[in-house]
Amino acid sequence: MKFNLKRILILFISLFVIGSVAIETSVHTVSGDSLHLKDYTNEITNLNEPYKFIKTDYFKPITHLTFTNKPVTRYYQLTLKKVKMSPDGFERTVWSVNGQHPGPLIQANKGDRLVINVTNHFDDPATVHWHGMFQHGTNWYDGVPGQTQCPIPNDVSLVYNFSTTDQHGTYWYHSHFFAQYVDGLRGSLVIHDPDDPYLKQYDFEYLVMLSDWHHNTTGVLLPLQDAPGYSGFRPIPDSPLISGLGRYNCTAAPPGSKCNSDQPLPVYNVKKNKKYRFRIINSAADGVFVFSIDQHKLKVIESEGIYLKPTIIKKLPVAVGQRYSVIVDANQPVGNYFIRGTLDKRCTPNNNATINFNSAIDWDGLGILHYEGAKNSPNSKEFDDDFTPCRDLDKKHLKPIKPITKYDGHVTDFVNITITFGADKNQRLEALINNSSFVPQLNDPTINKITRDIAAKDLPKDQNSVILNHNGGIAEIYVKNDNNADHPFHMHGHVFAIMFVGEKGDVPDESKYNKKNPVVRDTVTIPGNGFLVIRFITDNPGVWAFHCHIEWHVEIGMVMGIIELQDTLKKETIPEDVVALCLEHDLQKRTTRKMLNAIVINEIRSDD
Ligand SMILES: [Cu+2]
Repeated sequence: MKFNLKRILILFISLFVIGSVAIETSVHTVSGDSLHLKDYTNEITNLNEPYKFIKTDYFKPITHLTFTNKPVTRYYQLTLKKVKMSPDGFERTVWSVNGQHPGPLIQANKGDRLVINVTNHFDDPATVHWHGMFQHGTNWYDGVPGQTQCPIPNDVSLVYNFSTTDQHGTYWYHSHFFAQYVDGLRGSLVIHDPDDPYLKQYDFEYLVMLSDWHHNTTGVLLPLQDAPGYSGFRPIPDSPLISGLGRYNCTAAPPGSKCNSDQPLPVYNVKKNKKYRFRIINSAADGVFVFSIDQHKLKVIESEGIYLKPTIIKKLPVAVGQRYSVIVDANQPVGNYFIRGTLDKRCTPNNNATINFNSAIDWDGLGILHYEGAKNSPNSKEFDDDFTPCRDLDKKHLKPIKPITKYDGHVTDFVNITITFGADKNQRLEALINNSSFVPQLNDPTINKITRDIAAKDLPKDQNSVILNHNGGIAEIYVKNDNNADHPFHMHGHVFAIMFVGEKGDVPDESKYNKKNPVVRDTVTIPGNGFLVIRFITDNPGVWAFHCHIEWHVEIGMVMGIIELQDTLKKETIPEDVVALCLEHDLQKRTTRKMLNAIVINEIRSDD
């Protein structure tokens, strides 16, 4: 989470110095001394059984799972390892999953259970968050260090085990440990649905993972952003990637770097008159992507697991963390057409002080839609814009297939927040929520505190806690954005209904709320100096992050912790292997200062 080097170091060091008050209590729920990490890491002796080690070719249609009469358990192995790769022609170290970037597709059918063994060989701690999954009854598998678990130490495995319950649609997974996902730990997650109303409307499915890409690791970039007096914006990327592939003009690369400017464009193959569902995921650190295919309009059918009334668009804007499904009809003359995954430069502020401000990036990410039998090279023309730049797709395209009415009722909890930026006493940039910048306690996550009966109201102020105790109630969050940056906010553990999104000066007024047929999703853009009002049902006990998904903003503290139904949560027992991760962390910190510092230093010095 928040990478605030000095503060994290101070936190670690002070914990070391003041002794083990927090440490003793953080392992309170562990009984006896039989608990050792090695016990469960050794359980998995054969990666193939039952855990499936898979790789995914993002340029082949995904294989549809057979629907079963009863839910089944699907076992996956995710092995985290740093490897050298050249996604855009420029070679660097990539935090890979099963040796690839983006990581392989995890898929299940609605109702299935996912059991995923994550083995960390990064030399850094890691976690995996399953973006969009509700984790009902399994808050501790949400993968957020400082909130729901301690990080998985190097050379240790953690089995994430959760039901997909009634969820379906397009999701993704990514690290939530510092900015590690930006370095590569991200992949796709799809839940198929036998009752999908669009199932018969397409022949094949493709995944499109969009991301911005940096030639420096986040271990280099974050301390630059965190430097006292830094007056630039978020780091400028070096290229956009379409499912892990991009291009770069290597004449701009530093001398001595391995770089190849002649990268082939990524190709998605189609057959004339077949229909294709494209699942589009913006897994970037920052940028708004605009997805389009020349001469092929997009039928929008899903956003973040919600089936939509189909509408036709030319271009799809996707903010960080958002997902869509569109159906593409390969009904044009046999040929090659450009697929465009454009990073929208208009939404990425820049000045001379910005990290990598003189990037040689070509913002226009390109791929090819190749019709079987096509010979010509593509020279197709881009559609004109049919959307508002730097804003979410218009709500007229996001109407649920059936209106979702459960948010139109008595609101039990009102939460009022103001987000902006400030500087700490050392003139380092901070993101503030109600004047408070979030700092994770990596060795003692909030869930541990709640389960050992610390009342949510007594949590440290920098946990930015929102306390919701009405079981089955409706919570309303009113956000005022006091800064001119747009922020794509994501909520863990829930989807929410969007009552109101307002531009500068457009103050929310309940008479304008969209209560009857709201847009429902899990990630929404709050306009610069604008407003957002959302509602959700408080029915999922847990500690749920609510945060900007611009990773550079997360790392300076734009994070809240929703503490939902703490009385139920505190009665639950966190699995021993999850609690044991904290034990290991504490042991590391107590053993030597050197080891403790190594946790942070590995993250910085990542280009070895
Ligand atoms: Cu933000």
